[in-house]
Amino acid sequence: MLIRKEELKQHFVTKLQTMFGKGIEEASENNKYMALSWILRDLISKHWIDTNKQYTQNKEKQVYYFSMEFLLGRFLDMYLVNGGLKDTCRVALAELGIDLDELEQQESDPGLGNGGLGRLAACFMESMAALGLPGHGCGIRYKYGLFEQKIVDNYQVELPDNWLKDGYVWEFRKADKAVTVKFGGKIREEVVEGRRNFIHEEYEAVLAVPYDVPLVGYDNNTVNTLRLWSAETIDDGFDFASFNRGEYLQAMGYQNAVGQISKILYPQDDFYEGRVLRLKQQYFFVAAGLQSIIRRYKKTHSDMKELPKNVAVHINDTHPAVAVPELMRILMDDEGLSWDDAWAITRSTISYTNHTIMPEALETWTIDMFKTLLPRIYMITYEINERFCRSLWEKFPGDWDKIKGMAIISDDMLHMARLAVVGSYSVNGVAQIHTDILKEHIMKDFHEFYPGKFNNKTNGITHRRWLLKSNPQLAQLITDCIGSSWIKEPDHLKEFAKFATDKRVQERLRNIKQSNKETVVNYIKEHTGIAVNVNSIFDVHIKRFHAYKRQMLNIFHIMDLYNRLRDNPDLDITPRTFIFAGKGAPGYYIAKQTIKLINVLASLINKDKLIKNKLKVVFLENYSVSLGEMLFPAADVSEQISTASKEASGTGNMKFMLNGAVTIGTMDGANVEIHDAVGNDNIFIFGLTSKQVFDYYLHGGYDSWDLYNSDPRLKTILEQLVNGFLPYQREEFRAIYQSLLSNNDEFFVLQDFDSYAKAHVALDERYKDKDKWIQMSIQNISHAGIFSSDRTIRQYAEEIWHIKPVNIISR
Ligand code: NBG
Repeated sequence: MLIRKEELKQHFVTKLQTMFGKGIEEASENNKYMALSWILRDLISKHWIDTNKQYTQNKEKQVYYFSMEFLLGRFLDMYLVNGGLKDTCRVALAELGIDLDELEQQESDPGLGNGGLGRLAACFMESMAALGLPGHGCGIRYKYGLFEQKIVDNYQVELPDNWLKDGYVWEFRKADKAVTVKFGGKIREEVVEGRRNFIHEEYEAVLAVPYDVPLVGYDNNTVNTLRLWSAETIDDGFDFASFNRGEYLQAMGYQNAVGQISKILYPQDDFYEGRVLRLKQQYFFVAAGLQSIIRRYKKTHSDMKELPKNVAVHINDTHPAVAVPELMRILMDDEGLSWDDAWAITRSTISYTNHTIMPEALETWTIDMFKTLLPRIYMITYEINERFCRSLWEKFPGDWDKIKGMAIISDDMLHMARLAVVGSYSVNGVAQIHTDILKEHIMKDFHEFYPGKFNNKTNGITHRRWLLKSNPQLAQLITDCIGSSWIKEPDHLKEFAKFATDKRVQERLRNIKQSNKETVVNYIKEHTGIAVNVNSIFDVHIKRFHAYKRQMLNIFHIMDLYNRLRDNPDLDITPRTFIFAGKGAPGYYIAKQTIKLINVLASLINKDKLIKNKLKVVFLENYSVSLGEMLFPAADVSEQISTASKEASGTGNMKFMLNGAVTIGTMDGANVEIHDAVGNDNIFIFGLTSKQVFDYYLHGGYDSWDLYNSDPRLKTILEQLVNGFLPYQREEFRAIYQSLLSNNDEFFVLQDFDSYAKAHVALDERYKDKDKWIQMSIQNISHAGIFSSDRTIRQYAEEIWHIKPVNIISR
């Protein structure tokens, strides 16, 4: 994007005047942020129009990524970086006496996602645009994003995240592109000239209004679209018929019910609850998204059978799986195609990614609920299931158990993962080990039935946000060493390994880490009052709270370290700062107790003079993309310690590595591939393997009481949870104690404790060798290129979607 410095300054002053009637001196930080953003909006829209025009004129195949979550993060800085305007802008504003960094803080951080799944979708959007691929997002414009977390009396409290309260500059409301979505009602069958028609009556109609957010590519003129749907009432919210009958409350009720649909993001991660509103949300955005895709398609094409050649629809986990029957409905009921034709088209258009093997996250709906809310969609799903079961019967005659285990509808439930597998042409896992587990365990029967359908696409992260934008000093160091080609070709980061032993580079890297750590030291001081030693090891554990992610294991290690330090305050360890951040689902008791335990421990440990400041524990509230952008660059150690087999991939692990932190982790998810990439010497691996975990689950043989009795460290720690050692009510942490002992420690915290503690000792030893450590850090950075989402997206584009980059020419 092009704008000269003087021009920018002039525009800025004019915008402040026209938008706020203010001069620079009078304008608030937010006024200035808005003025700058509107200039950028104007610039972006030109390229946006050009991009769309070219896609349409050349009839390029388009891919649509359907996701219930997009955890976007702030955009201003990202747009400036990708648009090549950052330097011009910084200087222009500085000349006006304005600090760009401060303006950036004005932007709200839209939390339209829970964690990894939503953030992955956002990284994918950025990479698609950067690679010049015609790819767009489709999701929900939640009025309230993921709750804001506050720690009150050590405990997590949830507050609404009203991210839209001051408006959101990056969205473009497209009221003229609104569509209707129908819920409930009845289906009437009618035969006209030998053809059965299905007429939907007495339904509730909801207006879906799109808000488009531009996705700006890096240095390539491409601007793709993230379309987020908002639910509104038809006729401005008033059911006039009821109103005229004097049924005021009913008329208002309609408005409330409609407003609910896009009101709030469900705060569960890896956990699903069969609430009707959730199903409503799913169908709402899927139906709206598909309608708008088909409408666009019909502008340039007349033959529906050509759809798969021109359009790919990707479903991010099973949340949008109703896309399968909905596309069937559109093709048959609206477009008049036969079942067979519609099925062939659907099955060649939709592809699906699975993101978890956790049984509690696999979505199922009761037939009753599904049928009442989506009567026609139910009929179609029923028929898909009938036909699928018939084909199973042909292959496995008499094998009822197998058929029942694969049927889309069984035990009065609809199994969405099964629907997604049957209705798509590609199913992928998100890391090699995860895909293997899908093929060999969770979806074994499906893999055998559909050979070739399952494939792996290891996750990635956009290195432009997670390095170029968030760690500009490191980005500059890399560019000084190897040139800037890594920004477009992250694989080139490998070249940086040549500098692993270069003293000057080592020194600069050390200084950069130090300065990033200082930023965090100040932030911690300001937000928690805790004074942290910048020369301590920053050991960082940031992600959602979940038992399988094992924040408990980290806590156990901290408690053990604390116990050892109290026994011997002269213990020879490098001072450590353990930093945690992350949210727990509001109804997830153990997760919230774990957060509480960390805070209680922190208050005990941080003020203990005996241990000579060798140990600090910090919990930073309200983890978000922006907080992550500050913490990843400052970390020395990355905690990736899930129970093997449980973390499908993980993506935080990649962000740490890219910023030079060293991983301590289990052989789980993408850790396995990180280990392959950096080699055994540059990572600390410990714990049970996924095979061992499966063996325990299948054959038993694990008894956590044995460990309690045989390892005195564990016994002490476990008792400390309930014997009044912690400065809190004695019984407070009984549930954690019980989950580990009476409930036999489902996630093998006690089992992995010893090897984890040993890995930490090895890590501490290694850290003492400053030279070795910085070399490890460089090796991690250099081998992070394969974990760029550019690599991931290229694979999706070539192997699943069959789309190619488009060179956008801009005026
Ligand atoms: C999460 C997994 C992570 C993975 C992300 C992105 C869900 C359902 N799954 O391991 O737990 O990195 O998806 O693929 O949120």
